[in-house]
Amino acid sequence: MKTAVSFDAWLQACVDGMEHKLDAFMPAADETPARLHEAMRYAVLGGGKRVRAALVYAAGHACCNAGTASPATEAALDRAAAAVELIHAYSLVHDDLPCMDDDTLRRGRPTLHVRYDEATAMLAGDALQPLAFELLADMPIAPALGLQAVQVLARAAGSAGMAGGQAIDLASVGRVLDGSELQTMHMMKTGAMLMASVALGGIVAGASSMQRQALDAYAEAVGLAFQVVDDILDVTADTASLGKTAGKDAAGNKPTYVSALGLDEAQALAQELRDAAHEAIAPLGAAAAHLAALADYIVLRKR
Ligand code: GRG
Repeated sequence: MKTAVSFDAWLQACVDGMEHKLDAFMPAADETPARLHEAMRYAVLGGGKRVRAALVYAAGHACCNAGTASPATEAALDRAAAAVELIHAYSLVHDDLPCMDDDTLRRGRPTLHVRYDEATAMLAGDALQPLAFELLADMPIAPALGLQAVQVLARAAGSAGMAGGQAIDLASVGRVLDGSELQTMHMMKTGAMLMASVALGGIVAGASSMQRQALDAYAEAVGLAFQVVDDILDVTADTASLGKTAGKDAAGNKPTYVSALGLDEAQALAQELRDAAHEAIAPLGAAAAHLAALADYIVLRKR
């Protein structure tokens, strides 16, 4: 019989398990070209909350019979979770480059281009992307579902998703965006990858259309909530707790939920989105308990 595990213990097991899987899925540091492989490992291992990986697992388990995945589904979830973490890590490396956000601190350590050099940081990001798709291609699931997974991740990372959102963000510095422009930018830049994480879990688990609908509505709410909270933390948390430079948005004159709505309204919006996430997964019942707890974690987090 399955025993109930507290959410904190489950999340920590996700973080530790993901670290171990990512370590195994990535080329060894001494494999040629060693400097590039070392840099890729520096970007991915030893940090990060692994929220996207946890969303993949929680969504997958929510759609499995009695919340229990077969060994093949579990192996596919490992690859899907690692794939989203690789794309996420690449995006952080490129975002930190001098031509973009020009940051020197990430996950409490020097950014990749500072620790290595800019060309290596570009290449490490470039190499992490195809590795993510290689992992998806290697999932032990029906080929049609594997193709859907590739399409979902490609769209989320591309110009209709994260890369497009980043382009809008770069073009918006110093401009006042209205509420809907701000939402579009953030749903593309940040929300798309979080939504893809939830969708991938459902695809891997062979979710029904009712389950997929519930997951999509949940993902939209947590995708936006994540960014609203990120904007709040930028003004309320310090650099040491964040592991990245606090106050960057205001210093860079970036449009954020706090600058658009004020701190109190931004906090109220985060709570509303948390409620919406809970409501969306009600049809999934008890199997969605970790998804519900992840919505709370995303809204209540301090880093
Ligand atoms: C370069 C194509 C390209 C895209 C960059 C992700 C991104 C787009 C920029 C990162 C800048 C940023 C701070 C965005 C806000 C939300 C966000 C993605 C925060 C970082 O994610 P966390 O908090 O990071 O999950 P960890 O380190 O915990 O994995």
